Amino acid sequence: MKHTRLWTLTLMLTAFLGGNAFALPPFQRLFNAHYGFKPACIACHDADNWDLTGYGKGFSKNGADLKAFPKLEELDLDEDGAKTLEEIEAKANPGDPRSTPDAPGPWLENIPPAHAPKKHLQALFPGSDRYELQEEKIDDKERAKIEKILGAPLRDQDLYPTYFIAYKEDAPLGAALYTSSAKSDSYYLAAYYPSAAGRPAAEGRPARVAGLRFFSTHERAFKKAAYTDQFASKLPDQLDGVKPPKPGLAEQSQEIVDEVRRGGLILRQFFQPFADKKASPKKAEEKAP
Ligand SMILES: [Ca+2]
Repeated sequence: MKHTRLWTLTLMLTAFLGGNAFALPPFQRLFNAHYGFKPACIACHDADNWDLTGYGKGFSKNGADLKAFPKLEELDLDEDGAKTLEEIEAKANPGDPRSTPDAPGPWLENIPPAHAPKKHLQALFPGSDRYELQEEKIDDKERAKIEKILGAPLRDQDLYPTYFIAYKEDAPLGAALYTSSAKSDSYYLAAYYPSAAGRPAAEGRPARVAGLRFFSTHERAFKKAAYTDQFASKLPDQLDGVKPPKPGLAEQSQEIVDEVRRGGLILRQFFQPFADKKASPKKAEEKAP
């Protein structure tokens, strides 16, 4: 009975939060890369209040990367008497004491596929009418290229980008990338145009930032247009002038700037097809508005 109520609540919350419930697919995909199946969000998040579970906290504290998983395997972070690895091997939830290797429960059933957060994407790409979800893996060659420009290593979560291509009447407008920060518990969607003013991006030119939408962050000040508008229409290397929304938030702001810059470089790997498409348009006859 209790369980049924929990799962119902989980589904309701999932429906309510919409894109929010899947705002961390990079971590879900990291887990998948390590263990071979995608966990439901409630491994790391409490279904009631979306706080981190013991497992979510452990993952976060240990760096939120691929190396974090083995460090948690011998621990019993949800205190249900089973070690994390035993739980995962039995496809039980290592973040919920009500799910154990003997009785995993239905926590993995009905995980809806990650979907496009339409409202956010429409705001970021005005006039867009269709979105395509892409899950990519950055290979070693691409990784080396990005890291050289970035001057810093990519994180494991960056290697499994989940992004959306926004279309208007079948012409790609740009792409948006889910990004997240374990440190400040903020996660958001950063969107990029493949080119400036609709022209194909010149080789080697980073994507321009179209905008930023936060799903969650401890600081509301970051969600305000006064802050996010500073990113609009900037190339990733022009973001150093972004001012924190309040004194005392400089460090978090810098982290966001770094992530948006990294996102632009990551997405650029996938922009060339757009530029090619735009470079050879099917000479669309002017459509009356
Ligand atoms: Ca458990």
